[in-house]
Amino acid sequence: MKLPARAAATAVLGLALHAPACAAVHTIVIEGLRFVPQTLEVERGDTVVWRNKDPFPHNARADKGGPASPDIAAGAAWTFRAAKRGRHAYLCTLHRTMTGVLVVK
Ligand SMILES: [Cu+2]
Repeated sequence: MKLPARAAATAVLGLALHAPACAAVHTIVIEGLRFVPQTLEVERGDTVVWRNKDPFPHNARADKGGPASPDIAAGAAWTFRAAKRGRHAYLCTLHRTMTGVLVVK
């Protein structure tokens, strides 16, 4: 079956417009030895970016299914796609008092 060109174009446009609304991007700022916000709730499939504004490295590591970043250099960022539902407690293994929670709905 061949769709009329206009219908096909509308379908493609519909997908393009739908995608950003379905998968949001959230940012967690790392600053002053803290994750801000400390708890973040996202939908499954969303993207979470940890942005390190401190002048030294940090990481964000959880158990299986949660974030497992490498060390994030000063001024750098790390992106994670939230694929597994649950409450993922994480910490910075370089500064173990730095903790956060990523809730994936
Ligand atoms: Cu740290």
